[in-house]
Amino acid sequence: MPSAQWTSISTMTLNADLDLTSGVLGNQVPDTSPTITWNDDHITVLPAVYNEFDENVCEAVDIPIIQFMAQFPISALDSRNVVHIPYHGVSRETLLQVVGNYLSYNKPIVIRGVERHEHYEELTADYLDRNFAISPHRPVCIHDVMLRSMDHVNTTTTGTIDSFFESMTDSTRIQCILDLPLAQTSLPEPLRNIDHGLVYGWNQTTHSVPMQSDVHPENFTVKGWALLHHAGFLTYPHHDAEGTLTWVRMEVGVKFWVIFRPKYHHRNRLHLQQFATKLVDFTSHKKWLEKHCDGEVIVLRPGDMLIMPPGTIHAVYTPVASFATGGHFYHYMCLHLTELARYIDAEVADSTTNQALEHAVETLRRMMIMVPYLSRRILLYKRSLLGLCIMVTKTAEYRAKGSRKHSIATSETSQPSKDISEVIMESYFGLSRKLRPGTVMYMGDQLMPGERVDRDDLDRVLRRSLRL
Ligand SMILES: O=C(O)CCC(=O)C(=O)O
Ligand SMILES: [Fe+2]
Repeated sequence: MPSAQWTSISTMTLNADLDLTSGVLGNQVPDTSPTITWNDDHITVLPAVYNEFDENVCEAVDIPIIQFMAQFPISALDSRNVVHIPYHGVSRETLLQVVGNYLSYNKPIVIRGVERHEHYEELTADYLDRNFAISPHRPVCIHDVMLRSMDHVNTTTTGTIDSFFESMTDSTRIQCILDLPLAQTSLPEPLRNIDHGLVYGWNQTTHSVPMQSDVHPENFTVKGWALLHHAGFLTYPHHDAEGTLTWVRMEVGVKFWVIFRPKYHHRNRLHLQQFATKLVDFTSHKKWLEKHCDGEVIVLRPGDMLIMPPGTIHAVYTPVASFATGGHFYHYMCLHLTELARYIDAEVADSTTNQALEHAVETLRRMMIMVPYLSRRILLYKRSLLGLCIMVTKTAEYRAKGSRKHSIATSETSQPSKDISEVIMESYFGLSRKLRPGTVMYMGDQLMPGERVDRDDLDRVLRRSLRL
C-alpha cells in the first residue's frame, strides 16, 4: 500500500528537482537576485550583476528576454515542433534515417538518456581535467555579462579554467566560455555517420580531387567543442554561423534552450530574414515578436542531447553552473536550410550569429563533388540539392557579411564542384537564363526539402554529361 510517507518523500524529491535556485542564490549569485518560474514549475534565478550605482545591469536586456522565453510551452513528447526520439530500441540505420528526415523538415530533435561519463559529479576544474583532459591552466576567452552590458562588441576577457572557477562564487561575475575546442568529442555511436560534410565530403573525395591548397582548420575544429557556464548566463537569440547543424549534449547542469520559429509566412524569404534580424535585436522589436514568434523551451539535463537543423534561431539560459559538449556538421537532406541560413547571413550576419566561421565553402564544394558517387542510402531532395548547387556556383553571394574574402577563395574544388552543379541545374532541373535557380529556390515553403530526387534520372544526367 503506498504510504503517505512515500508520497511526501517523492513530492519532496520532485520539488527539489524543480527548484534550481538552492545552492545558487547567495552562493554563486547575489541573494537578492530575482527568480522566475517556467511553465513546468521549474524555479530559477534571473541574472543579477550590480554596478557601482547598485543597479542590476541585466534588467534592461537579459531579464526581458528570459521572461519572453519562459512564457513558451515546455517541449514534451507530444510537441508538434520538436521531435523526441528514444535513444534505445531503435537500430542505427533507422535512427539515422528518422533523424535525417525530421531534420530536413526543420524539426529539432531531442534524444534523452544518451550515455555520459558519470552519474553525478560536481562541476569543478578537476572534473574537467579528469574526464575531458581540459587543463585547469589553459588560457581561455571568457564572455562576461558586466562587460557585455557596457559594450556589446567587446564582451570578453582572457583567463584560465582555474580563474573561471574562482569567479564562479564571485557574485559580481556571470561568465561563460562558448568556444572550448574539444576535438576528441564525438556524436554518440549510433549517430556517428550523420556528419555528411566529413563522412562524404572530406573522407570520400580526396582520391578524385586531392587536397592541394591550404584547407582552413575550422573545417575540423568545429566538429567538437564544449560550453562552460556560470549560473545565470543568457546567450541572446541567434542562429549558428554558416548554415551548419548543431548538436549539443548536457554533461553537468541544466539549460533552458529555447527554439523560436515564425508563426506564419514560411514561403516568404523576406519575412524569414526579418524574423531573424528582429529576434537578434529583441529589445527594439518586442511588440512585433509577441505577434509573430512562436517558441518552445527544451529543458536539457545531463545525458540529454539536442540536434538543431541549420538556421534554427535559439536563445539559451543556463540557470546553474553547467558543462555541455557539442559540434557542428552538414547534412545532405538539410542543404535547403543551410542555403537559407547562409542567404540571411550574407545580408545581415554581423547581427544574426554569434560566431565567425569562415570555412563552409570548401566542405560544401566537396559534398557537391561527392554527389555523383553517393550511395542510394543517402536520400536526396530537390530543394536541398538545388540549394547546394546554388551555394557552390554563387559562392560570392553567400559570403557572410563581415567575413574575409579569403573565406571563398578559389581552390582545387572550385571548378569540379561548379561543373557538377551546372550539369545538375541545366539538365536535371531544366534551369536556364530564362528560368533562374533563385526563382525556383524562392518558391514554395522555404523550410521544406521538396520532392525526392529520382536517382535514376539524376544518374542518367550525370553519366551523360560527365562521362562517369
Ligand atoms: O549554451 C549557450 O549559452 C549557447 C550555446 C549555443 O548557442 C550553441 O551551442 O549554439
Ligand atoms: Fe548557438
